[in-house]
Amino acid sequence: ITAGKPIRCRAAIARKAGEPLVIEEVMVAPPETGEVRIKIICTSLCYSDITFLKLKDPPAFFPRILGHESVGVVESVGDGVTEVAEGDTVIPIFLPDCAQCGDCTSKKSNLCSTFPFKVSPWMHDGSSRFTDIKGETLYHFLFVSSFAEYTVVHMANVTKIDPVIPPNRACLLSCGVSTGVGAAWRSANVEAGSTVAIFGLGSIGLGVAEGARLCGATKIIGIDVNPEKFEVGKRFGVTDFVDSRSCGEKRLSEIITEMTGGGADYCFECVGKASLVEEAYASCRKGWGKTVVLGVDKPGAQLTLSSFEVLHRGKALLGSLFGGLKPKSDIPILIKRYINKELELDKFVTHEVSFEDINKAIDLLVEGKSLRCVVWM
Ligand code: CXF
Ligand code: ZN
Repeated sequence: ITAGKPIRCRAAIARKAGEPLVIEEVMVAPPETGEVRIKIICTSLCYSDITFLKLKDPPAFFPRILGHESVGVVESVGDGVTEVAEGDTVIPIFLPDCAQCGDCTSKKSNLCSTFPFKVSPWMHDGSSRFTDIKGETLYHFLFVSSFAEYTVVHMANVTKIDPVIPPNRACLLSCGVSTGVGAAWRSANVEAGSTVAIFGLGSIGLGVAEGARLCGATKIIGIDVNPEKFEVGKRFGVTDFVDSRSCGEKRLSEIITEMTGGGADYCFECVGKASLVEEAYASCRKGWGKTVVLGVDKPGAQLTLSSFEVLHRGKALLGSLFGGLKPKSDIPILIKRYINKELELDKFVTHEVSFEDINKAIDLLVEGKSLRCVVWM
């Protein structure tokens, strides 16, 4: 019986910016009111883990337990938790969903007001549940910190799932792939017969392609600096490709506008570069074109859009956290679509490693060799 007591287990700790993670023993406190302690089964890597591992400028928080794409089993619950019980399979998700506030009950938003999303180094109450063996406090990451055998997560960040989905597929749904699929499905609401342009064919962009394919888009243009991405993209529904390094004299948006006879119905920026958002916006169809911003740029990055263009072209620009998905209601739908063999998650998993090799998973993603690498705890 471990409930109510601290658990000693292994975690991969980010001690210094840009350095490999170090597997150490840590102490994981019991869950407080409204929280659960979860035994992590699988975690996968998302580029945001690496972005925050590399972050040198203050405020960079070290030592820290990173990781935010995972699935696990509830080990124990804190006071007031009724939604899940010990033994339930759950997915921790960085985007809170209290299911009760005006935003969570509205179909129009996925941004909870009770527990606002922020890139915080703490639990929602401003404290940590982790210490190292010397008693030093360890920082959390995105309310999840899944690079540990056990973690504590607030119920606003927990979605209970049907365990029929294998863990090495379920973990993908906690961030990147869901964000891409959701952006096409929920944020843009792509209709059958649409034309779509996707800037950046990493897991997010390929998730958008997968979502656009499921929505019945007929032309799905992939844009990437790496020409080999066309072959990869084809497996996810990409029908056309632009190598952004060989546009010659032309602007990327001119090429997309020509390919689509006036602009794509939907454009998705999946890289995280402000200049590419401008290019995506310029590539969408006047009158009804919609550009969805998914990429994570540096804090403080600014967009430059001509006000004439915005007024005269009547296009929409939309930011999309977690693809506009509402974790507690939409993730179970994606799981059903996976079980029905509509949503193809298998093709995103290019590598699987054991926890001891978590730094290999980081290298594979940094080197662009993997889409998703699953880490088994
Ligand atoms: C991102 C979302 C935007 C802020 C940084 C983290 N989430 C997951 O990768
Ligand atoms: Zn992520």
